[in-house]
Amino acid sequence: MIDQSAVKAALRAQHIETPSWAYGNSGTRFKVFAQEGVPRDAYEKVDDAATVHRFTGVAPTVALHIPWDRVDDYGDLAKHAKERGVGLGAINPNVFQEDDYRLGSVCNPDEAVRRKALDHLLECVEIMNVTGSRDLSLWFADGTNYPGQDSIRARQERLSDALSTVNDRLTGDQRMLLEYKLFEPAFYTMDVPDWGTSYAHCVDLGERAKVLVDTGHHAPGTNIEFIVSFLLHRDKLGGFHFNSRFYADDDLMVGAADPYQLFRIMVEIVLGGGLDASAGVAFMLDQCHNIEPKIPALIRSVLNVQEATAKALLVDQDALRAAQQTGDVLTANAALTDAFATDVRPLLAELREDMGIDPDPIAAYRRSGHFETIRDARKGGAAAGWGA
Ligand code: PSV
Ligand code: MN
Ligand code: MN
Repeated sequence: MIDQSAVKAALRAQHIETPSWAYGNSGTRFKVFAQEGVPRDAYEKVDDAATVHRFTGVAPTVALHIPWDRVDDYGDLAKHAKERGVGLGAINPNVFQEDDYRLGSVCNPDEAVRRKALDHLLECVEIMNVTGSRDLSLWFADGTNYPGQDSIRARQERLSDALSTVNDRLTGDQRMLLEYKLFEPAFYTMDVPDWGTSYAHCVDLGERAKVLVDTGHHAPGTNIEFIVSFLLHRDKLGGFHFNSRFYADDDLMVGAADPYQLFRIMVEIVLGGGLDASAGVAFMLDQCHNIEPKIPALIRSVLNVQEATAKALLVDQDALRAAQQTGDVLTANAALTDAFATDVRPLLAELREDMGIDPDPIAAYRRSGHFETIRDARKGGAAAGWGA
């Protein structure tokens, strides 16, 4: 028998972090479609994140991307966040959008460029010291486009040097999460193309370094839940950048394309104890809402993660283990598919009522008139964020 109150307690404790860049205007290299009411600066992005938290109850932090969210006083931004009922989450350095980085950042053959990139990473650690953020989320666009362009091996050594310098600067509970990506913007080699490369660097670096799994960064058909299970077992799963994809790094709403995959990932999290605070798994979104309204899309995304988690918590683990032990393949598989087929919306509605929020966050947001308020208040504002 599944203990419903334990399921609810686990869902209440799960925090899903939204990314500041998802609130700003975004698009593709073909076109950025500007929307009304988008935030004009980091403060307004924090306001929008606070709105998502107010309606969902489980999104209490917002990740920052520096310099997209550069402000004069990060302490003041943290104070602003606190006043709005949220906190500042992971700090994401940006070492991919300047001309100097044409041949890479920390892996660049030019020592001066490497130094510049490293200085930015260290600056981000300083920002974490002010904001109280635990996680530095590292993603490197570094790589090569042509065979022979640079030494694959030398680039790995440069990467190790930079990571270890950053690692040495971390204090308290600070961690670095190393994200990987199969391809793009480099097409021949990426310097951190896969979880294995990230894992090897994290093992070298020690306990503060963990792997960040962005669900959009794999080849089609990759079994992401295997990666999740493996890393969690080795205490090297730092967290997620959730989104969903059809072809590449699409950054669409998590759970929109393949909710069953999201469920399978969450099953491995639940089975591996990854929902316990002590496991330190950060559930973060990394998305761009190019054609859909942003705040409702983020609410939807948070709910999608929550629904997948709820279903994973409903897996009858005793029945699963018994079937696995006796080699009863069909019953074992049914333990998962039965849980996935369960309609968890009534349970989640009940949970929200317990938490004092509306059982239907999207409908409540639409009714609230919040969009009309920001649309009118933010008229003429510059767009902020990815592709802006
Ligand atoms: C790169 O594709 C990435 O997933 C990294 O996490 C970046 O920080 C983020 O997207 C920017 O949107
Ligand atoms: Mn990402
Ligand atoms: Mn990405």
